[in-house]
Amino acid sequence: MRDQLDSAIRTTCPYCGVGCGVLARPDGAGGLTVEGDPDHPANYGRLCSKGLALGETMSLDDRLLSPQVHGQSTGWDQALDLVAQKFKASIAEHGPDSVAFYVSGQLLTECYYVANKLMKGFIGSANIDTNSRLCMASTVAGHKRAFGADTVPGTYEDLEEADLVVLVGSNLAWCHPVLYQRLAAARAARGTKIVVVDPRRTATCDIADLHLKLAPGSDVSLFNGLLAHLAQSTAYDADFVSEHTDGFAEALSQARLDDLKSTGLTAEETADFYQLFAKTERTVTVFSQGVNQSSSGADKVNAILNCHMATGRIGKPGMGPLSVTGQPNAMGGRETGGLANMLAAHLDLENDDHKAAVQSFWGAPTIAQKPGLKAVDMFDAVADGRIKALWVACTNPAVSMPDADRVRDAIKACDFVVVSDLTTDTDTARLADVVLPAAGWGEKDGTVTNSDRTISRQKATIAAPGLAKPDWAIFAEIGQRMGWAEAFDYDGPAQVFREHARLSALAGKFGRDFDISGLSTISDDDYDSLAPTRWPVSAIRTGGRFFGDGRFFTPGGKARFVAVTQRPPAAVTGPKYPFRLNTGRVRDQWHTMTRTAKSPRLSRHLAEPFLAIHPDDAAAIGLAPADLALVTSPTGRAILRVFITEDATPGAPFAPMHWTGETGPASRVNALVAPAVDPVSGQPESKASVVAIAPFKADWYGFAVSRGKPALATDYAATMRTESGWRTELAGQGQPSSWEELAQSLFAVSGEPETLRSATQTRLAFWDGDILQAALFVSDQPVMVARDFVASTLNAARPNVLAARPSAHMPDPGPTVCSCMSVGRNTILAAISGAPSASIDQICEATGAGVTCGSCRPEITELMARFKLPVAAE
Ligand SMILES: Nc1nc2c(c(=O)[nH]1)N[C@H]1C(S)=C(S)[C@@H](COP(=O)(O)OP(=O)(O)OC[C@H]3O[C@@H](n4cnc5c(=O)[nH]c(N)nc54)[C@H](O)[C@@H]3O)O[C@H]1N2
Ligand SMILES: Nc1nc2c(c(=O)[nH]1)N[C@H]1C(S)=C(S)[C@@H](COP(=O)(O)OP(=O)(O)OC[C@H]3O[C@@H](n4cnc5c(=O)[nH]c(N)nc54)[C@H](O)[C@@H]3O)O[C@H]1N2
Ligand code: SF4
Ligand SMILES: [Mo]
Repeated sequence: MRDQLDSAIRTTCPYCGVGCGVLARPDGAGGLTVEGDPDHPANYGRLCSKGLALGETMSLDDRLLSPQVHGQSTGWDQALDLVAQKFKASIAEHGPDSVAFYVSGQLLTECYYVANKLMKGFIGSANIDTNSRLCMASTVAGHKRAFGADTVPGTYEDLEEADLVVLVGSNLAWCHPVLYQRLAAARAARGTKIVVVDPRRTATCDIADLHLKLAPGSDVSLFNGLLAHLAQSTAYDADFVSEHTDGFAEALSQARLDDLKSTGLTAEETADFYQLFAKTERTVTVFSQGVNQSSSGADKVNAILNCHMATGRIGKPGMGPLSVTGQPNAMGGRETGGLANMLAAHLDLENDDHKAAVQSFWGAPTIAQKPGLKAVDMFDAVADGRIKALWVACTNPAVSMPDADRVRDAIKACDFVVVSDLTTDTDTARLADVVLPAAGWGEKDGTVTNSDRTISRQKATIAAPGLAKPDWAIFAEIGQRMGWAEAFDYDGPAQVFREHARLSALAGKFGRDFDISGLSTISDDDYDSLAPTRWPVSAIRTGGRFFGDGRFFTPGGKARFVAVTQRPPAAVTGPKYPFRLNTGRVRDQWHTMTRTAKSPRLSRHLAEPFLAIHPDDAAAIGLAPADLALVTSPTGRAILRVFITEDATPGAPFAPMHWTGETGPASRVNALVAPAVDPVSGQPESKASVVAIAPFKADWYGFAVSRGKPALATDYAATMRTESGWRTELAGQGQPSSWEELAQSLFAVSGEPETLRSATQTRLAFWDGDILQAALFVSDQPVMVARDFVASTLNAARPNVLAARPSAHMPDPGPTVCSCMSVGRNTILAAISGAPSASIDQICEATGAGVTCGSCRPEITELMARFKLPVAAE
């Protein structure tokens, strides 16, 4: 085993903020295989379904291999000269604020550092913002208000040492699966109590002792009520409050004014929660996008922090607030100052001493004097022409920003747009004047910081394809070409990292939290083999928790209670838009799917954009299972497959954010999301836009499989990759003149199809000899075929595809539940009904599901609960 470990490269998963260690082994054919790193403190060998499928996402089929200028391949010199010249010209003519960078929490720290240095120190504007604005900005603001710095107090171990874990607006089971598994294991071992606070039922609720289905956006009320309850209870820590905090009385009196009615919870539910919280000293409150992505996001964060401060439960083993970060380097971005209102090393743009010290450290000609434009304002400025040159790196705002159709149009109309990405096949890259080929995960070196402040290495395991380069090198080359040759002359990421660590000594000097100066002389070799390291790393302290000693980063050293009041979401429902749209993620896809959708296994779990809607709402609208819904809002529209489920919140259906112009052009969910933002953090309210819902009256519905990528040219079309091609859902209004011609144009096939027709259905298969090229099934109703079977016929020799279901001796496994082992729902249900008294472990053992990464175990538990036949009495 050890031999094998030694030959593997230790790196870090590029997806969520858990930051799991990965052992990657090149397979010699340009790809690699992965397994969990048993020694990494985030995951101790575990990986979730997405991490385990990394090897399947390394294909080069859609990779950009050379820079493109106006759609033409060029060399680097030509592309970089053009970018530098356009940025310089705009700055010369219209000033530094006429240019902007929009970057990403998926950039490595080194890349973030160089981009931020270029914009804030050399261009002299703070117009660099990041998709973290859509993700972590409310937490940053809440931390700074309470603690005086953006400090995450606790660690992952706290989840295992707690007696109560409260998950607020977090679907940990799907979004931070390895932390969820650590929590589930702790619960099994020591009976940790778990409370989930979420308006809808999620897979995470499978381990919840209490699920508070609060009304959307009412978290401030809930936690204000808790603060009022705690103040009366023995949990209130009068010594801690008086010695180490300010503002308790104001926060409490404000909290008492709030009315718990807005939560929609019963008095018993809130009482149960409050008592549990009050009596459990070791309590951790985990929070995520149900908190941050709100027009009162910062207040929600402070309402939570207030409760931990009132009880002195912060920075001690098993207790404290824990913001789980979304992206792999959301934290590194904050550390390097990647947000428009931050400087670097957690220093403040508003502080003249900080600014002067950073400017002198950089030897910079200038330094941004005021905060730059936050994401939503930045794209407004792109739309109205104030920003004339925009560089987007490692993010896909034409999909992920609120009011996405408007953002897409603004990018399209901007004078000069540069996009650095792995591919040109994104909704954003398609609009760019210049697309620069970035080296992706597994091809570049650097560091990332996970949710508990642990810095880990991401390592190059295979060579970057074509001319692709790491993002830090691209930013540095532009810095050099804009005239700052020396400041951007780096020989590699280790040199950038050392500079970043040296700069952080300033933070130490100013008494701030982010000080990793202990790493500022790290050698290239030590950097290469850097073991996961929790910051700070300085002469005075290393790793550990913050605030256990009651010392905070405010001027007086005390934490600040923030008096907050419940505010409803910004958009108001009414007769025109009676529903609130909740949005988020599914288990096996990552954001705009440019990487996860390359894995056929991951793509089978939930293969179509959907609207999870409560049965009462569906009945009122007249929606039946598998219908299509037309969802409209003041900003746009989307067509989504209806998924009727008791898990949905009445009045507030849920839709995943993942589908794009590339995978579902009629289903871009952010077209519906209003650009309302939190006034403190500038974070958009991605979870509470108002919408109307009606049946989408299609005249025909279709399902197709094809060897080549289909054209998504019908009124509704959503496609996903399969092992040997694509599976596509279709629907349209009006009848095409001929199904054959439609199929020929969508799938680029020719010849006479094999045909099967009935009164309501047409089935066509196009062959090239014995090899199936494409098959289309159309009906005047949603098409009922065994989809996984039909998709699998692309790999079979002369399959009977038009039968559209497996033959009797080959049962249909059903939709995939376990993506690691490709185990379908029908297989699991058969095992459950065959052994009604079996435990989850036995069902997993029998079917092979849930034994690898375990991400699907919540779904298996649910199938067991729902479909278990009663055991006959003896
Ligand atoms: N599979 C997968 N995992 C991911 C990602 C991914 O794309 N796919 N992305 C990563 C990123 S960048 C992020 S930021 C994280 C996000 O991780 P999470 O925040 O856990 O995920 P979301 O699905 O965005 O939203 C969480 C929950 O907030 C709930 N919610 C909505 N409104 C409210 C409210 O008013 N109050 C409360 N209490 N809850 C509410 C939603 O119902 C939802 O279940 O996931 C990370 N992990
Ligand atoms: N409605 C709604 N909208 C949301 C959210 C929500 O919950 N609901 N969540 C928000 C949140 S929390 C987030 S974090 C955002 C995420 O939204 P985005 O950041 O827009 O989504 P990604 O698909 O992760 O985009 C990453 C892009 O970078 C490219 N890429 C990958 N690796 C590299 C690399 O190494 N270098 C470069 N240069 N490019 C690379 C990928 O191909 C892809 O195009 O979405 C936000 N939008
Ligand atoms: S939990 Fe999954 S997606 Fe997140 S870092 Fe670990 S393996 Fe990657
Ligand atoms: Mo995120």
